[in-house]
Amino acid sequence: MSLDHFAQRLDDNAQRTLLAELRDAVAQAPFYTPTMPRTGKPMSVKMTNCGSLGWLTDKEKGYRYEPVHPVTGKPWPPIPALLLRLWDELSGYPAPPEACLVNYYAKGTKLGLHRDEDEQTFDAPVLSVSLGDTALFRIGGLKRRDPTRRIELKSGDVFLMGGEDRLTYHGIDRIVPGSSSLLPKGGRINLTLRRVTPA
Ligand code: MD6
Ligand code: FE
Repeated sequence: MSLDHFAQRLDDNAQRTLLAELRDAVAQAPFYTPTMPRTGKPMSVKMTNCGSLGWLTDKEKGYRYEPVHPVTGKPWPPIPALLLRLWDELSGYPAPPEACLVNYYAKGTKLGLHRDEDEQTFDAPVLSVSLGDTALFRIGGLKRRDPTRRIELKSGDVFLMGGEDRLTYHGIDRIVPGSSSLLPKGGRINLTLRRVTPA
């Protein structure tokens, strides 16, 4: 009941504004390739973050939040204003997000079924924004073996996962190449806004 798909919440103009804000952020905090806990296997998504805390993973220390970029050692850049506004409008949460994970999916990138469970609090929702090529998003239930369904996340779509559904299993089956002209080189950017600590 607390899964919401706001199709085309950002119009073309808003998507371009956000992309411009993101370019500044990525200039300060470049995309890098994260590695899986224990195995050190590289993930296929490229990642970076904005906000006071960023989500990361590596072989040695696994999944966690850190205040600095793992390659540059510098603090993450601020969360784009457009995203902070969107959080105010849609989250129903009385404090701003602390983390904005930025994922880049080139053609052929997938993301396995997972829950967002590395936060210290689950009382705030996770708000996700999609830019660029359409993603085939898979969403299940609160148990890994629950039945799943597919939702198409298109450029400008916003997805909100909160309340009793905050810990729903989800993943990305694949990206549909050539489905958007927003990103000059194609592919998809997904931004997820989160609260990490209790307000
Ligand atoms: C993606 N999204 O759309 C991956 N997580 O590329 C997520 O993993 C996600 O869309 C939590 C809440 C909403 C999401
Ligand atoms: Fe997720």
